Amino acid sequence: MEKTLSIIKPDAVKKSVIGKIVDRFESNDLRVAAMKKVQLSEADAKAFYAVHSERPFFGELVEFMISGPVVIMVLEGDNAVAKNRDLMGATNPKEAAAGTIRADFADSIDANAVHGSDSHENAKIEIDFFFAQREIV
Ligand code: IDP
Ligand code: MG
Repeated sequence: MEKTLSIIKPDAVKKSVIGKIVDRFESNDLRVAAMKKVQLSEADAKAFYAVHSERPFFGELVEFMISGPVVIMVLEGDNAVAKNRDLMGATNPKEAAAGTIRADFADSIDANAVHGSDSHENAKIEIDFFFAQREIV
């Protein structure tokens, strides 16, 4: 079974929609294989988003990701990476298709409710960044 990493970002945690977002995954055959609520440090956020370090919004992205707790999950299922991206919707909620998580719960391109791995290879790297093997069950 394919695995992917999902993060419910600080904006969605503050809105108390953790359960509603998890329901989107469970209702679409993505099983929660690991889950924890974490306050990321600046170093955590910088390391996790290192691929974006040259982008103009990197500083704002890091500040946003440490502005409150996040919920980090490993999701498992057929085509988990692509399925999660479909459920999330476009990065900019204004462009996200109706019924997607970002269309329903995100406010802006930076406060956009969820993160999801963009490839099988990155999913493995991101899962290893946050979880020990014994936490994935
Ligand atoms: P993704 O989350 O849909 O994969 P990426 O391009 O990987 O989108 O960007 C990572 C995150 O950086 C986005 O989810 C969003 O929070 C933030 N971001 C992306 N583009 C912008 C922008 O133009 N301005 C501010 N934040 C952005
Ligand atoms: Mg991305």
